[in-house]
Amino acid sequence: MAEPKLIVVSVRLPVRLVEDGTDWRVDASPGGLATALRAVSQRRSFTWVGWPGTDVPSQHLPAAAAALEEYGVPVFLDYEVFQGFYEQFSNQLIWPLFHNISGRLKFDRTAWYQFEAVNEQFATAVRAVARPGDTIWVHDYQLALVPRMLRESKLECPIGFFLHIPFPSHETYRTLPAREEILRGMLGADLIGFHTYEYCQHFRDSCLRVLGLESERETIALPGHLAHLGVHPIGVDPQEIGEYAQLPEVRDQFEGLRNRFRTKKVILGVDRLDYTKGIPEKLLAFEEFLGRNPQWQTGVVLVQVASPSRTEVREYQELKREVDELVGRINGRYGTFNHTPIVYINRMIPRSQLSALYRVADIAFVTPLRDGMNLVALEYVAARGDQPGILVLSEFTGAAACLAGSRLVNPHNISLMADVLAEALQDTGSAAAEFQQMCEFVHSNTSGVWADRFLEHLANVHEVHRSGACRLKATADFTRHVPEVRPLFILDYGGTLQPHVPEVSEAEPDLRVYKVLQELASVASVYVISGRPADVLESWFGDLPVGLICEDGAAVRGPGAEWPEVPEIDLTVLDTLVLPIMEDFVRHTPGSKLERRRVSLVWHYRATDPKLAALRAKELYAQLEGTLRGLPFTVLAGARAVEVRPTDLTKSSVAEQLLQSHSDTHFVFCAGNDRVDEAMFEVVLRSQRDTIITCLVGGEDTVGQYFVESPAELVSQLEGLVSLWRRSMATAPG
Ligand code: GDG
Repeated sequence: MAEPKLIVVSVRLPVRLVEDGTDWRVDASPGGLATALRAVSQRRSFTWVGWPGTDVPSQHLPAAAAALEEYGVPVFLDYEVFQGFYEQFSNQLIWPLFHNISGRLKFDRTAWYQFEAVNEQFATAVRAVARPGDTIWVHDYQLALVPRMLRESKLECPIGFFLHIPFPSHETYRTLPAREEILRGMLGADLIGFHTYEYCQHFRDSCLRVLGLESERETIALPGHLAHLGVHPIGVDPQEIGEYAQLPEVRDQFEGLRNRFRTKKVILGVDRLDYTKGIPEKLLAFEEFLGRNPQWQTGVVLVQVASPSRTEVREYQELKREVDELVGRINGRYGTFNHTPIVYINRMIPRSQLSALYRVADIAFVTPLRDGMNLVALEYVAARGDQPGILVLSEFTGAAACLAGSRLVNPHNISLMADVLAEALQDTGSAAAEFQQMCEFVHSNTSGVWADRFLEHLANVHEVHRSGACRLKATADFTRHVPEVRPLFILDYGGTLQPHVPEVSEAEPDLRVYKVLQELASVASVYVISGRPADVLESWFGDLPVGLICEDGAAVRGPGAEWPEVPEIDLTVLDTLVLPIMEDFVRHTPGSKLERRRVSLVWHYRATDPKLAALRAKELYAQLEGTLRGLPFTVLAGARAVEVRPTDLTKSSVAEQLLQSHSDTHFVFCAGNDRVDEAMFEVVLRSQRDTIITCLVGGEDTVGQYFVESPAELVSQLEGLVSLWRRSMATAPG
């Protein structure tokens, strides 16, 4: 069998296809990601899936694919579809929005369809090469839908997703058209990685507020799947960068630059010409600095490399114009016959020149308005070897969260940036300690370490899944014969057999549920548990030979039996202790409400702001638990509700009773959909029967052994089991 491989999926392959007369050749242009994955790719079997960077006419596809064979799996994109997917939806909507620049949003429905279509094309390319046991690692916002598409194909491969750009605050995120689809797409991954805790926190907030999904610190539970979150800041390869800087070619260029700027201090900016990078702000700060510090006017030079980017897009053309004008103005105002304050390079420079510039610069000036990480900041530190340098860094970069020792600035505060520049220029000879601090991060969190940590985390979370609950396949997993003693089925109703509906009065069972209960009752003892009162349950199920449990455990009636008299229970604790606390929570939690049931009090928070609700529910739970300690009452955290009821009248105590009254049964099946049902599973699991099936509906994070994704899936499993048993009864001898 082939060795399991790592499949890396990114918009671009690490090479570019170039038309060469009638043939195609491949231009190796490894970007940051290829460099980061170099070490991993040397250690394990590796496949790259991506776009080869060029529009290829259909008649040339076979030749182009052949040329790319050794580099990866190409995804060829139609030019027009690419425009919508990449230029429009990815770069004119997600890119500005995720960088908090919402004035520039452009939404076009066709572009969204093209975004979906291209994501599907990538998913299809992955499906064609993925084998069970391979690891799939999808990169960045352009492919945010791919993880979910792959999950739905049930490939039996761990799926990782890494977001290279920031994740915005919920307030910004929720303005995104297709906001639900993008979140759900990312949540298809087993592990979603971010550069910083802040982005991870923003993502969790959006899942809660946009999708109503509550999260634990490191996980978000979805129907049938648990998505893990991880903070894994990317790094660079300092050893390779250091060695490269020592090449003769680079040293020559360095000497040339040092000579040229012999009498001056050098400040360096290296950015793609992108509006997120804060280039105008940087130039304005430099201008103000020169204006306020005449002694520096001929003693300092700002070298600004601005490599062209997205040049077809109007915003980028406007930015270029703005930057050109600013550079012209500042050089006009402060330039002299033999001094130009800003050396402006508006093209992609060779790596050797960039490396020499990093070495010659006394200060790196990195001022994005927002940036996922910013590799330039890390490269500057790595390239200097043992020559300390000062990094003036925008606090709105991911790097700011990692590089202790950098001098943080708010790029919107031009005057403050000018002050910081002045201080930094004074300190250029005495910054060794802060430089050392930055080196510590850059040398310990290398790109190789980043990739290894992410992949290890992914492997670990996938293992956890595999050792946890399995998907229920009742007909395959269990006995083909009806157990000798009638089996016991304890089935929750709302959210388990029948989907939840907003209006409880419309929660009536549909015909399919009714029928499966009827058939099941012909071979098993069946009990249905619901929060609804006895009369409602009678109207729904009164004709069926099933047992009923009303109000989540308040009373039980056996199949065909009468409801028992409700025992006299002292509920004064509810009024004296629980009511005042819950009323207080209602007062301070807008949108929440209190419900008085026959034997319980419930605080509902379905209509409350989800973030506030999640916090308040935890507080209330803790407060009630403390108050009721030692009393015969139980606090239950249910679906968007906290309930207090007598300990004897809970679902768990009913399950206990049923297990006792069916002590000769060897086969017990219990299904539910929330945390209260999970407590019932624990009771059932302790009961030591030959066959126990506890099945959670709508999530695989369960103490039970099995899960299904939906009530419909549970019903179909039950149908399968019943028909199997019936067939085996029909063919049984005698
Ligand atoms: C995304 C996120 C995150 C730039 N000009 C030249 C040149 N460069 C190289 C730099 C650096 C890279 O391009 C730029 O990297 P950044 O990190 O600054 O930004 P993005 O390309 O926007 O990358 C970013 C990154 O993903 C990784 O997760 O840090 O936040 O936006 O390597 O050196 N290289 C050469 N000539 C140039 O003129 N040779």
